[in-house]
Amino acid sequence: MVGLILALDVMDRNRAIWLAREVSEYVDYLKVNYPLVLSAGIEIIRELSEIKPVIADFKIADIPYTSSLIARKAFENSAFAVICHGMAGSDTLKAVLDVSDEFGGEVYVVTELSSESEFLRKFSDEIAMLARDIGCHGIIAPATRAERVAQLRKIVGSMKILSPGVGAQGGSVEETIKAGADYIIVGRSIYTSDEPKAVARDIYERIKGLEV
Ligand code: 3DU
Repeated sequence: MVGLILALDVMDRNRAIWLAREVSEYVDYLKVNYPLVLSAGIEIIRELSEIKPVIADFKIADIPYTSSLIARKAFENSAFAVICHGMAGSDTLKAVLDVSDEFGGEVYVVTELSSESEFLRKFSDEIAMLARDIGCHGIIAPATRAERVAQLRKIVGSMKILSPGVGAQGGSVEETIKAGADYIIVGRSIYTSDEPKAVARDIYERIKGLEV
């Protein structure tokens, strides 16, 4: 299964809802991040969940207790999954996993960012091993470095790989899927377009054309 995730980093509730509806037939999940939640309130997760399952990209990276509170807020508001920073360590990831289990939700772990990420890159293989060994559901791997997606795929086996960095950040849909990503995360290329639906359809068809 390969698919598309819309990163909804717009700052306006109505625009977010409109975009989500507009592209819903081509996306598997909606991803919200701080720009939208800080603008529209956490209730936006619940509203968007009525359109598609929502991944709360809060990049949780705090001590276990605080991290579990953040995860709980996301799941209480109908998030399907949360994203954590693996750099926070095993106790934080386990605390977030415990909360996700209560809600039947999923936890995805940032290995290294698609940007320079010069510090995380030194540890991203180990972060992926940790995510795998403690039972997280997936990792976030950089579409800007397809060779890293391929390497991380070897480590995580059948876990989900979600890859941001396609389009605006320069990554390629085709190279990222061929390297082993399950889902491509796309934001600006879709939501800044005059025709978001057409762009989403094009990416969706390219992804599906590569499905093995
Ligand atoms: O560059 P785009 O506009 O397609 O958006 C990418 C989204 O994915 C955005 O929400 C960003 O915060 C998130 N993300 C990365 O871009 C790179 C990462 O390593 C992790 C998350």
